[in-house]
Parts: sequence; structure tokens; C-alpha cells
Amino acid sequence: MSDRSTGAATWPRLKRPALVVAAVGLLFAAGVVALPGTAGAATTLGASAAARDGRFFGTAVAAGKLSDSAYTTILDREFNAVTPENEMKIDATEPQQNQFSYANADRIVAHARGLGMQVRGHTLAWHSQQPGWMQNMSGSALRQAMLNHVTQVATHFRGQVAWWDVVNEAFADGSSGARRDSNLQRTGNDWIEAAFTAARAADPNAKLCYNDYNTDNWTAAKTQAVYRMVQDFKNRGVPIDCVGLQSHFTGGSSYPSNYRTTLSSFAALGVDVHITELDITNAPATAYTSVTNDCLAVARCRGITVWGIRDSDSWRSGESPLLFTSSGGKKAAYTSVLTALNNGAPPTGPTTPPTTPPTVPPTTPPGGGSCTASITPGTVWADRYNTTVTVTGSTTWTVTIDITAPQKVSTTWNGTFTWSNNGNTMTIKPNGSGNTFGFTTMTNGNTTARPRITACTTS
Ligand code: G2I
Repeated sequence: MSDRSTGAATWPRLKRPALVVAAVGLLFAAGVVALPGTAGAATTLGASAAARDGRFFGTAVAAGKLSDSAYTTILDREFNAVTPENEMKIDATEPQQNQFSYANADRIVAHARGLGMQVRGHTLAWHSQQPGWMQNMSGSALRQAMLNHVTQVATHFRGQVAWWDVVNEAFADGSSGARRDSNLQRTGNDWIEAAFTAARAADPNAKLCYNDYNTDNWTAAKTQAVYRMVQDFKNRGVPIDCVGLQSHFTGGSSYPSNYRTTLSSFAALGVDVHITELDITNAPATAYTSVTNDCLAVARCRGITVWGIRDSDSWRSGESPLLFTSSGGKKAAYTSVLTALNNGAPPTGPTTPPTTPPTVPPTTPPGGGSCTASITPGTVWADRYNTTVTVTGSTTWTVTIDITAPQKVSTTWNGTFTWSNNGNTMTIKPNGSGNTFGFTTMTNGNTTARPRITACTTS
């Protein structure tokens, strides 16, 4: 484990780049690039994942690096989700009992949400990274302190964190299939469900995940034990929505050939599955491709998070396990993942995002002309979010946009909207209000999917 510091508590405020760069970053970070009238492969991890049924492609982020422009350039360009690497852990958020400290986590959340990225909260209850006061507690006092921590932190981030790792790493390694011994486990075997119940009460709209490592191989005792716990929770109505597989692989050979079976087996229990901390020693392109394809093959595998951006950002930087070199270059594994995300199509167009949105290959209906439609994400609430679309190139445009069920558009403005019979495809024409229209989408429980422009035609 590397011994890196997150730095002092006085990190410089993030300096906003020039407006145009920020605006372009916004479009790409949210996974909603301007799409041409004909389909084209997206050119960033987040946009490409979003195009695959609204999946996310995230990264662990360290607050201390938000002042490193080389770091934020990649973060803002490539990813549409973030996980604070250490800043939401118990020792960071409650260093003294009942004294909460959110500045570093808030900084990451603000950065991410300002760019339309979603946040995975990590983690509310864990045997590790406990502050000294908690390490020294036991029994009902510890149980109460743990539940208070879950409640306070989940309440602070209510509406901002899409998914919580409520409990992290609660099972033992090896063949026992037992719970890991810890002070929390010794408060009673029901500590995990108590934590989930408290988290649900504090933030009813957040998706609640159980997260662990060495749960990738379907036949491993630890995987089976976590599976049985999730099955039990579902059977008894304990609130759980997702399972995180950390997936810290120590080389291509440690990626198990039955990984897809693991993903689909958990999904079959009625929970979403996330790959939450992916890194692979020496970043073999083939293993990264397999992990990506396995996630894409399972509808409830909603996204992948890599545990850091550049190799130098990794907790095991000596193993070069990530998608970007220490100097920020794209590694072979990056291209392989992007290719897999793009339906197997190699990335097309520029390898770095253009500074202006891509233009539409002209569609030539009668009368000629062409148009481009581009999405700008708007305000996000717990249950809904706004989207604005701007059309350029024509004043007589028709834009079609797909919405992922069960999401549903509830409010529209500045356009004439019609819907397909299933309500999933909108067709929008100008209504005299100009070339920018907007709408509000109710998430109906799916907080990850985002609207996709499928065409812009002129008439
Ligand atoms: O250990 C890898 C990951 C396993 N799953 C849970 C994750 O939360 C965990 O992340 C790592 C971070 O990547 C490390 O950055 O968790 C470690 C322990 O919390 C983090 O390491 C700690 C060091 O132990 C501290 O010495 C250091 O002050 O990071 C701290 C901040 O850099």
C-alpha cells in the first residue's frame, strides 16, 4: 500500500479554465457530447459508457489533486462518475466523535457535480480507516456510533451521492466464507443490515451498495458468501440496491474466466452490479477488454470505476495498473477499453477531444442543409434533472432524443415535443422560441441514464 498524503487541509481552490474549455469539458464529462446526425463512436470513456444504456465510467479522485491541471484535464474530459478515494472514509468525515469534517469530500462532490458527473460515496461503514475514537469502542456504544455516522454522513450528502458503498469489505478472505472479524462484526451479525437500514432512512433516493474485493471468482468461498448475504437481504426486504466488485487484479491471469458469471449471478438477485475499483497489474489490454465486455454483457452492470487516473495516482503505482501513464498519456489498455465501449468499434476521429463540438455530417433532406444538436446538462435533483439542447446550422430542424425507461420527461420548454408510443423517443421541432429547448426528466429510480440525441435533420 502506498503511503501517500492527501496534503494539508488548505488546498487551492480549483481554478476554472477558460469558459470555452469548461463548456466543452462539461459536455464531455457528462457523457453527452454533441452527437452528429448519424451515429458516431464517442471518444471518451464517460461518453462511450453513457452511450451504452447510460452506464458510467468513473475514477477514484483525490481532493489534493484537484489543483493539478494535468490531473483535472483528464478527469474532466474522460469520466462521468467519481469516487472520493479517501475523503468520505470514517476517519476523514468524523475525525472526532460527533465532529464531522466534510470540506475535502465536498470539494470533490462539487467538482464532479459541476461537470454533470455522478458520485459514488465510499464508504459509510468499514473495519478499516476508523478514527482512533471508534477503534477503541465496542458493543452497543460502537453500534450506536456507527449508525449515527451512517445517518449523519448520508444526510449531509443527501441528493448528491447517487450510490453509497454502505458497507465495505465485511467478509473474510480464504475458504471460510465467514464474516471478517472486526469491532463492528463483534457488535452483532446484524450490523450490516442495520447500516443499510440507517442509510436508506437518511437518503431514500441513494442506491445502496455492498462493496468487497476478492469477490470476482464465482466459485470462491468469499464470493459465494457475499452472494448468500445479498440473497438473504433481498428475501427479507433489507434495503440493498447494488453490489460492488472492487476488482483489484494482480495481472491478466488473476482476472477469472467466470467473472461474467459472477456479474450476472449477482444481477439475477435483483441488484445492480458495479465494478468499483478496477486496476490490473501492468494494465494488460486483453484483461481490461474482458472486464469491459463482461460488464457490457450484463444489463444490470451499470458501470466501471478505475481506482485512479494515472499510474502515479494509483495506490500501487509501482505496478502501473491504470489506463493513463504517469505523464497523462493514453495506454494501450485505454484504447482497448474505449474500443470495447464503442461496440467493438475502434475510436474514430481525434484521440483528444476537439475544442469545438463535432459537426454534423450533413443529412440532405429536400431543401438541403444540416444541423447539429448538442446537450448541456442542467440542474440535478434527487428525483429528476434538467437537460438543455442547442441546435446550430439550421432554423428548421427536427431533433430526436431517446430516453431510457423508466425515466420519463415531465416538463418541456421552447420546442414542440411529440413522443413515440412507448414514450421513449421524443421528436422536437422549433416552436418559435429559438434554437435552444429543454426538458425535465424524472429518473423514476434510474439515476444513471441520460438522454441521447439520435438525429438532427433539417426540412
Ligand atoms: O487499498 C485499496 C483500496 C481497497 N478497497 C477500499 C479502498 O478504500 C482502498 O483504497 C485505498 C486508497 O487507494 C489508499 O489511498 O485505501 C487506502 C487505505 O484507506 C488508502 O491509503 C491511505 C494510506 O494508507 C494512508 O497512509 C494515506 O495517508 O491513503 C492515505 C491518503 O493518501
